[in-house]
Amino acid sequence: MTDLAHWLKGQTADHSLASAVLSMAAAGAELADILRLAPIAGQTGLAGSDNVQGEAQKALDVISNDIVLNHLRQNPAISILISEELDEAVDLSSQGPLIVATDPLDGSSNLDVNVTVGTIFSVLASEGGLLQKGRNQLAAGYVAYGPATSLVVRISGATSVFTLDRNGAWLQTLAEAKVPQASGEFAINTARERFWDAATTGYVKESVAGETGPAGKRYNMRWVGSMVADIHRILMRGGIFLYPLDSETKAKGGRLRLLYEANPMAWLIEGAGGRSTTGAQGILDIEPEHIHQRVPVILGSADEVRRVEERYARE
Ligand code: AHM
Ligand code: MG
Repeated sequence: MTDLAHWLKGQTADHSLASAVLSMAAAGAELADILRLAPIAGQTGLAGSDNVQGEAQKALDVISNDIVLNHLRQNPAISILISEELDEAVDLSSQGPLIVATDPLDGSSNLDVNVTVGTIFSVLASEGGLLQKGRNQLAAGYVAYGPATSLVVRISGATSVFTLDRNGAWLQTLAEAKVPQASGEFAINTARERFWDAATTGYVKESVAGETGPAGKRYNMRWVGSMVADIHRILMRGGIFLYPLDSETKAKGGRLRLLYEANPMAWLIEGAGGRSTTGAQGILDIEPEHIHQRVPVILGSADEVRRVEERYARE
């Protein structure tokens, strides 16, 4: 089986870029070990809770951020870290050619119930500055801490899937992920229906109508509530994920963050033949205005995303 380091050699001659991916993979492997044992160590629950020794515990999202930061600090290729957990970008190595943006622990509301969470990352060239459109990404990936620990990564070609073995090695288990063009599964928080716009309401209504409606086929709904888990399902078997702009999130620009959630996921899904949009424009074409900017996110199987885009164009 091909391991990650070997695959990276075939993907890029840029050692810095390969090292950035390896640093994030190493952080993911360390975090996988911690997450696996977190209930025993008393590390689930809220920040400030005690472990079995009665010691105050840091919340896992703080621990995750520290682990990523430590790994990237040791890598001279990384000049700056942008993290969901940190208000400001952190300067690491002044000569480093690369910037990493990360959500170190996505879906953390699922931690207490032992449901898949993840680490998302995006790699940019330092010379482009902090605010670059997603199309400029040099690499992106996520680690999904599920029944198996998966690393999904793309440099510029295909989106590839690796699995963490018992010895801490990442072995390639799918060389080229391909999001099926058509699908019958949608993922959206339907409890937000009263806030939705006409395009979202119309798309979901049509999907729920199944074979009796204009879509002419039956749909299923899935919502884990961890973006990493929902996107991983869509990457592997198709579907569409929607966190659209709604009347409640409008003032903030959306729910999910552009630099370390929307951009890397859109880059990975497009590398596997899927599509992504905000409804108004391609996610990867957005010129960011600030590092924690939020955007609407619609991505997945190309035919489904197009159906939503057509609605936005009409409504
Ligand atoms: P987080 O980065 O604070 O974990 O928030 C992001 C999460 C995503 O993982 C998920 O898709 C979404 O927020 C869930 O939202 P909701 O609470 O509306 O179900
Ligand atoms: Mg998140």
